[in-house]
Amino acid sequence: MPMDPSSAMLSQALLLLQCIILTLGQYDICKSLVSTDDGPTWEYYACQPKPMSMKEYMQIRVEPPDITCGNPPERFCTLENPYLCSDECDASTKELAHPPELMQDPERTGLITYWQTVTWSRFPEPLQANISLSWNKSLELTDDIQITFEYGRPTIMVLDKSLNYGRTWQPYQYYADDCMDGFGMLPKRVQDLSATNVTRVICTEQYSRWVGSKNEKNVRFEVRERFAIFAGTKLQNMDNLYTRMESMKGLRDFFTFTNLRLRLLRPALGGTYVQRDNLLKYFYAISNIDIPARCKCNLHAGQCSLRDGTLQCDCEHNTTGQDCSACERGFKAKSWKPGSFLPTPNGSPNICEASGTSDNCECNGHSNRCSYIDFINIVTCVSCKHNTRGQNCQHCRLGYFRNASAELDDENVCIECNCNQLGSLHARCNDTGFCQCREGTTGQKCEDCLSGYTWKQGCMPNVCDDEFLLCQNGGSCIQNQKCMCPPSFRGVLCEQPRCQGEKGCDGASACYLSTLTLLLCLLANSLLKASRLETHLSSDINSSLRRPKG
Ligand SMILES: *[C@@H]1O[C@H](CO)[C@@H](O)[C@H](O)[C@H]1NC(C)=O
Ligand SMILES: *[C@@H]1O[C@H](CO)[C@@H](O)[C@H](O)[C@H]1NC(C)=O
Ligand SMILES: *[C@@H]1O[C@H](CO)[C@@H](O)[C@H](O)[C@H]1NC(C)=O
Ligand SMILES: *[C@@H]1O[C@H](CO)[C@@H](O)[C@H](O)[C@H]1NC(C)=O
Ligand SMILES: *[C@@H]1O[C@H](CO)[C@@H](O)[C@H](O)[C@H]1NC(C)=O
Ligand SMILES: *[C@@H]1O[C@H](CO)[C@@H](O)[C@H](O)[C@H]1NC(C)=O
Ligand SMILES: *[C@@H]1O[C@H](CO)[C@@H](O)[C@H](O)[C@H]1NC(C)=O
Ligand SMILES: [Ca+2]
Repeated sequence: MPMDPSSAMLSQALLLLQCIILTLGQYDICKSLVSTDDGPTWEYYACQPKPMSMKEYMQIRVEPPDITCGNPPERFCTLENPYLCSDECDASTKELAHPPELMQDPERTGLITYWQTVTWSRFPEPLQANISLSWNKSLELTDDIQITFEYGRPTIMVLDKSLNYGRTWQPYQYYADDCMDGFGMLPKRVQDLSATNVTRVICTEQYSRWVGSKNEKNVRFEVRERFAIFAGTKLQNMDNLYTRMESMKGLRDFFTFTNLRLRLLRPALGGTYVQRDNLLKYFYAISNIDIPARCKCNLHAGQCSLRDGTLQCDCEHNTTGQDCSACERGFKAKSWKPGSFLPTPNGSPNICEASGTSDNCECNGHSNRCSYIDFINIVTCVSCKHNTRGQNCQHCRLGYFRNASAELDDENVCIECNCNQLGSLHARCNDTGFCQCREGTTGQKCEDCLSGYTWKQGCMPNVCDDEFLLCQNGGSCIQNQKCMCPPSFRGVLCEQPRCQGEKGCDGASACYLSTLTLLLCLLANSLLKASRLETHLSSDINSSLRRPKG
């Protein structure tokens, strides 16, 4: 097909643009126009946003709330010169205040601004503080985390991370001047790690020893060094790293987080012991926290931007969501997949495909596989996920019902019936989640009893009743299920007088039907008692008593 000159020019310009972009770095672009015999067409690639300085976007919270110095104003000394205590922290004076936001402000050269805590005046109660950093977004570390401490680095500290917006936390790295003493752990360095244990959480002594407060101020979480295990010391072989990211379980997640937390457990001491007579020199001060990371977009976005106060991926490949972790409406012919770094160099975009095209078997996003069944001549979805079934994964599996507020292609489309096993006839339920109940049972899940029934591994009809007291002859009703009879009566409702041990009373009906038989019973009883045969007979009596009555 001949191209008109303007579109040819456009495609050449785009080709040039593509060349420029491709030289920028790997996985930087999500798509590009390529010229083919049929004219320019889009080609799609796995893509990820560029690393950013995440300190600009982080929310900082310090704990306890009154840990920041200056309210009331206080003096503090330094470890280098503990007798020079002229410095002051005063929250009400701008020049002397040290609020948490000074950990994330841009450091202009020559002027160091820092957050500072109160001093350790309540010794021996440890001076501890937490700093929580949140982004409300999944991020992936791309370089070392670096925390800059003024006036000395903590002697004990933990870096924690959360993958679920702060609901649960896990340690990321332990820091102590003595790991055994601080955490009962052997000291390690990232250099000690190899490809097999790179995701191990270690305790390091590298950043906690006293070296003078001005010499080395930084505490690191080493990302580069961990990358280098796969990519070489100059990170020259990133392909190998990306390949491992795909193949090694837990490797990508290790660098992923939504929140970070610093637990400062003991400040710099400037020596071995705490000098109790000068506690004004012990405190924490942080001037900067660097978090080089990129938005986690599941390789479906090349950009990440601030929208409604939250970082969000600018999703491509017809994906959607903050992390591009779902297919857009109308593009759910297959179930969603993250993009893949493989095959290098461009990876696989795993784009979401338009649903509803007739030559496609539509699986409503619950399956990626179709199969042709020859003898009935139909194409059907295979291995429907999300508890669906059917040719197009359009029904709910047995024991599930349709979620009325979810689209057919929603992961939550089928809800478990959850029928009570004892109370229901089977695991199925109707379209509103009602199960089919056994006799005497009621409720949506068949978990309740109708009146006149009591739950006893299912609903059992009441034998007696606490109020109507169907138990006779003074029997009392136990849990609606049986009558406890006085000694002289028995039977389900205590309706039968008891004739203990008599041979003649064997047939129960004989014993209470008439006074005559009762008398005979008593007579037989006394005869038996007199006789030595009693013990021999009693087993017969027991077995005959146990025999079901006609
Ligand atoms: C820091 O957070 C941990 C975990 O939530 C908590 O146990 C500890 O009490 C906190 N420390 C301070 C000083 O608030
Ligand atoms: C976090 O991000 C989600 C998704 O963008 C948004 O709906 C929510 O309001 C945000 N929460 C906060 C506290 O900003
Ligand atoms: C990691 O594995 C290497 C050998 O593969 C071993 O020498 C090293 O001690 C391990 N490191 C840790 C922290 O377990
Ligand atoms: C996504 O859908 C739009 C139509 O909404 C289409 O123009 C575009 O080509 C699709 N992109 C991809 C990567 O499939
Ligand atoms: C029904 O679907 C909606 C929309 O996806 C979802 O928010 C809700 O949790 C689902 N209900 C159940 C019980 O799974
Ligand atoms: C499901 O069963 C319940 C209880 O029998 C009934 O009220 C409801 O209308 C039924 N729903 C449907 C959709 O049949
Ligand atoms: C007969 O039954 C009574 C009460 O259950 C029991 O105490 C007695 O040992 C039984 N006698 C024999 C011989 O089984
Ligand atoms: Ca600062």
